[in-house]
Amino acid sequence: MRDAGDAVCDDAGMEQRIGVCNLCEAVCGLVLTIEDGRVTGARGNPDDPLSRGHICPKGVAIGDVQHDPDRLRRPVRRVGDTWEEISWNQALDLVADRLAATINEHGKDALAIYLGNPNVHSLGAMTHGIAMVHSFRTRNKFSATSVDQLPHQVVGNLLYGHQLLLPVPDIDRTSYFLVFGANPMASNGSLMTVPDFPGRLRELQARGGRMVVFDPRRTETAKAASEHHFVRPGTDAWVLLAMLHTLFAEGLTRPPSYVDGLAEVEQVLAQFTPEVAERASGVPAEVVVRVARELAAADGAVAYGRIGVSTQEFGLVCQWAVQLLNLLTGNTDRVGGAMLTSPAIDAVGRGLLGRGHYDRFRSRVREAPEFGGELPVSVLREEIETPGEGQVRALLTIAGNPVLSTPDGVSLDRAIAGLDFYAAVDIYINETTRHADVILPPTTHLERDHYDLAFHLLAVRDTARFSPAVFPKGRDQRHDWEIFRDIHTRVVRRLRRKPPLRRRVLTEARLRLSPTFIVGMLLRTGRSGVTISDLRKRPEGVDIGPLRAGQLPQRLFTKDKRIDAAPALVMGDLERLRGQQLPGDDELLLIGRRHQRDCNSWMHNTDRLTRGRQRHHLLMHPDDLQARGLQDGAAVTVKSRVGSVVVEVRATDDMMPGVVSLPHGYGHQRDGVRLGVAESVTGVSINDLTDPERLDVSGNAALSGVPVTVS
Ligand SMILES: Nc1nc2c(c(=O)[nH]1)N[C@H]1C(S)=C(S)[C@@H](COP(=O)(O)OP(=O)(O)OC[C@H]3O[C@@H](n4cnc5c(=O)[nH]c(N)nc54)[C@H](O)[C@@H]3O)O[C@H]1N2
Ligand SMILES: Nc1nc2c(c(=O)[nH]1)N[C@H]1C(S)=C(S)[C@@H](COP(=O)(O)OP(=O)(O)OC[C@H]3O[C@@H](n4cnc5c(=O)[nH]c(N)nc54)[C@H](O)[C@@H]3O)O[C@H]1N2
Ligand code: SF4
Ligand SMILES: [Mo]
Repeated sequence: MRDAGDAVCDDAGMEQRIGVCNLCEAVCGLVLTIEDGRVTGARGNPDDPLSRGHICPKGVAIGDVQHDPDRLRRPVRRVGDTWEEISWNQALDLVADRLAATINEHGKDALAIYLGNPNVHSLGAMTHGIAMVHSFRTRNKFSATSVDQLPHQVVGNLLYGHQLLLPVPDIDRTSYFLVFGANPMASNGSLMTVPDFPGRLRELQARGGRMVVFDPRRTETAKAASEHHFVRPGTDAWVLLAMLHTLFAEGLTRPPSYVDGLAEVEQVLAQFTPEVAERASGVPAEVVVRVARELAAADGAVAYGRIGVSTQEFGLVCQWAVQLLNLLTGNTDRVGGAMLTSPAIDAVGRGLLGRGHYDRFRSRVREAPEFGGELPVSVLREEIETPGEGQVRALLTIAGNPVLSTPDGVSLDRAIAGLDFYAAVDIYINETTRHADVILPPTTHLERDHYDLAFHLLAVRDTARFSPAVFPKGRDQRHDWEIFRDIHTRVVRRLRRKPPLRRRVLTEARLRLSPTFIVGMLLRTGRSGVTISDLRKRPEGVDIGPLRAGQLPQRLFTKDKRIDAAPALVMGDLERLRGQQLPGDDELLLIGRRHQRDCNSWMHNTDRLTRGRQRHHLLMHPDDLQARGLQDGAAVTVKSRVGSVVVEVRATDDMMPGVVSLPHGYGHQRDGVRLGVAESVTGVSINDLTDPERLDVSGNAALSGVPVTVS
């Protein structure tokens, strides 16, 4: 045991430091070798009770971000096509002047804010960013949530009373793992913090357990599974509902006593038979029935659905059905099933994160409902370009790249370029931030203290870990929380209509506390008994133990501590599902994919992650190529309602016939400008094809199953 601050020096100039990787939800513990102030090695920390020594190629590359000459370290201002460095004071004043002027002249909704994925991986963004954003009170608040996990959050709110009270697969003890639309072998898990998924899967299989995967592509996960079935993109709802139907029809339901509304559910499911599901999805009826029976019979089983079944037209129905499969088979809150975590800082239980609410207001142009105070990012473009009262005129993005990561990137790119003012808090000039008037770059992963407020909530084992910064902040650098604090103070000072004094004083006082201080306070006032000094002595992390069963119904946030299995929003959407247009036989449907060495739209400039075989190709079944007279390797045109791209095609029978796949996060060449990415990285953006009009009822973009032609 040693203090994290104390490095272990092997010899002069070389030391080992314990750190953490925050590039994905697995949050692996690292041991870093530092020589002369540079990271020269990174390996998984075998003493970490959660990640157990796991590391992936991205974690190995974390030092590349730290030492990247492309990374911004000082604020820059755009002057025509070039950038000039300016002081923090100048930059913060400029941002505050323009944001306040926008609000003063056009009202608070004229400022739009977009929060990207890395926010949830930064302690300062969690403790300070959310508070700053909230204080601006704009309705035009957007985030990567609505191109990702929004259906999960809406279902959490509807069933359990809180958007983030989400049961997690008890992967270490389950005997049956049913997976829809996730590829944890490449993604390392999502809404399931599961470092070393491959190792945990091997253990599952060694104890006689099974993993069954439904995916339109035979993915790395599908290949490692006991069984894989192709499913036509966007039709999973039919399959999941037919599994629920089977449970009712065969008397296999064992719901806990605190669940209501099951008679209604049973009744609406009557029409969703396995035969109907087969016609819609291509999954044989007997497979649907058998898997439902196996799920019900297994001793500790769990259904899990991720991106593939969230980012589709019936994402909410899918995620509701996944929760119901676990509830109805008695697997929720049970060892080996879908379990609740008990983190040392219970951000859900202590009310630090809101419970969520739906449709309190709607977007101005399309009248899309909000969730939890956010609007679907698919409406951002029209809110910028449609004139009228409440039109968006200024934008603040924080750690995001919506031009590549949200639907119809080409149009959004144009809209953002036309804004009155745009400020970004980001460490790179990317396809979106290139339009910014000012970029404020915070410190990054290895330069800031970290305690994970988000992913301990979703981890497959309860642990706690505090990771002090590995490198000190440079003299001319700012932490993100300091940037948020300073933007807030300076904007408020300039507002004509200031927030009520009490609120202002409270927010300012709160923003002055450092994130680390807040973590210490939350630990001290929590019930775990773990303190920050315990964690400082054990930088590898403290094990709290396996997930605990028997926490329901006490932990529900519903008023009556009961679960309504038939929420009106879902029941209503089943009507819409009945009318779903199924794809024609000669139609191709586009889906996305992730690769182990990609990190959403960034890190494409590190040689370590980009050398070797290119991976941006359109994947297509050989029969589909042949039917169109196309050759493997040819450059093809892919067209959707929204746009078209030209990309090389690769033939593979890993694709379901009738389905094509492009990775997301590519397409760095825009308007002839190629931003700092490695020589070998080419490819196009899948989101130049995805359609902002395709939305799930939750507001999530239906990125999956986009009808396309290939020629
Ligand atoms: N078609 C399709 N589209 C998708 C998806 C898909 O599967 N298919 N996936 C969706 C999903 S799940 C997500 S989460 C989104 C991601 O969408 P975004 O969050 O919009 O995009 P990222 O590529 O994660 O970009 C994050 C940016 O943050 C910056 N950054 C990195 N670290 C830090 C930091 O510590 N601080 C700050 N301030 N900035 C930092 C980097 O410059 C990077 O450009 O994409 C979504 N888009
Ligand atoms: N290496 C790497 N890891 C990452 C990321 C990354 O960019 N790279 N991003 C991180 C982020 S932000 C997230 S949210 C997570 C996501 O984590 P995952 O959800 O595990 O991510 P994907 O690999 O996109 O897996 C989605 C799967 O859904 C399938 N699919 C697509 N459409 C459908 C459909 O209609 N039905 C079904 N059943 N399946 C479908 C796809 O073929 C794909 O295999 O990954 C995280 N981890
Ligand atoms: S799986 Fe890889 S990217 Fe994710 S936290 Fe671990 S090392 Fe980092
Ligand atoms: Mo994500």
